[in-house]
Amino acid sequence: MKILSAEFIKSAPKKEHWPGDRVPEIALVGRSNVGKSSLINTFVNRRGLAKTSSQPGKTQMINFYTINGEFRLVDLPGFGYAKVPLSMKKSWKRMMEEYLSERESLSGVILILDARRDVGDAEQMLFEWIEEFGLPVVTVFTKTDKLSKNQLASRIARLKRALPLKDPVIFSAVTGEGKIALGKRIHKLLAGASEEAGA
Ligand SMILES: Nc1nc2c(ncn2[C@@H]2O[C@H](COP(=O)(O)OP(=O)(O)O)[C@@H](O)[C@H]2O)c(=O)[nH]1
Ligand SMILES: [Mg+2]
Repeated sequence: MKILSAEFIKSAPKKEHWPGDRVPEIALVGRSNVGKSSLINTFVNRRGLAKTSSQPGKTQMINFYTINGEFRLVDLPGFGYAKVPLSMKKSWKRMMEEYLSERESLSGVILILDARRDVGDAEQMLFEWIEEFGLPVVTVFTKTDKLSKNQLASRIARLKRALPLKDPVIFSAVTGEGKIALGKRIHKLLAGASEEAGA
């Protein structure tokens, strides 16, 4: 997939702020700090389009980016910070469930996992939502530049035992590994959506 343009549209704290049109969307979900924003920047070759942070988990907003004027990447709020108050965990859960279950233009989900970390309760819950709402999913293992080939192979085997992951994309925002594979998978998610619309 050739990236011709990438544009930040808005940050939406509430449903009424979601864009009102029907541009197909691909949602990125994953733990805080897993590398969602970095993946967007690497994917579109634009350092700084999506803000990356070393102290995340503060703002719970849904960020919309339009790519090639054709589809959107949607950066959903991260989770998994033990220190955040319960009220914030609840509002995160409501926000995620609302977007994933109600967004009509949602074509698929990219579930991002840190290749070095085991999956936790929140990832399990996300996976259940994805199945429950019947959303096509692509899994991406990121930060793979931090592992040797052997380490990576054993981590992949372990993560596949924790979740039924099909054909995960091996990615690194640092080296750009996996960019082409990810583009193909996004293309497939979008093609699936247009088949459905035409059927
Ligand atoms: N080595 C390495 N670091 C990464 C990678 N992706 C993200 N990071 C770093 O991880 C931190 C969190 O990334 P960010 O994209 O803000 O995560 P987000 O909270 O999921 O959006 C930042 O310091 C990034 O530079 C990667 O593929 N490799
Ligand atoms: Mg981010």
